[in-house]
This record gives sequence, structure tokens and C-alpha cells, in this order.
Amino acid sequence: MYVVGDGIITKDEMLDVVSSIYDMMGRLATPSIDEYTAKDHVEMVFQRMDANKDGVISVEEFMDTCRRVGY
Ligand SMILES: [Ca+2]
Repeated sequence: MYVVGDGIITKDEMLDVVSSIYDMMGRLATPSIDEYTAKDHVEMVFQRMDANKDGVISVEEFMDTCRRVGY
């Protein structure tokens, strides 16, 4: 997992991260996961992580979410 240098994560960056996670998991898990599902998941996760609803995930919001969900 990476955190970008500007200290915030945009939805596009989140999609990159989640897509690569899904790529990894897709080889390990069933059923196969397609890009549409990854995008849906990004929307869901993004809304959940963006605590102050400013449309980007700050490092603090990111770390809070990681602590909550345990990854
Ligand atoms: Ca935010």
C-alpha cells in the first residue's frame, strides 16, 4: 500500500490502488472480480473513508480507516 507524496488520495489514485489489490486477489480468490466491481468497491470505500466529505482522502483519514478495518 502506498501513500502519495502530497498527503492526499484522490478517487483516481484510490481506484489504482484498489484495482491492483483486486488484480492480486483475482488470482487468489473466486469468483473472478472484474473492473466494474472494483469501481463499485472504490465508491463504497471512498465514501466510507472520506470522513469530512471533501472529496479526497487525507493521510489521517486513510490511516484511521486502516486502523479500523485492520489492514
Ligand atoms: Ca476527506
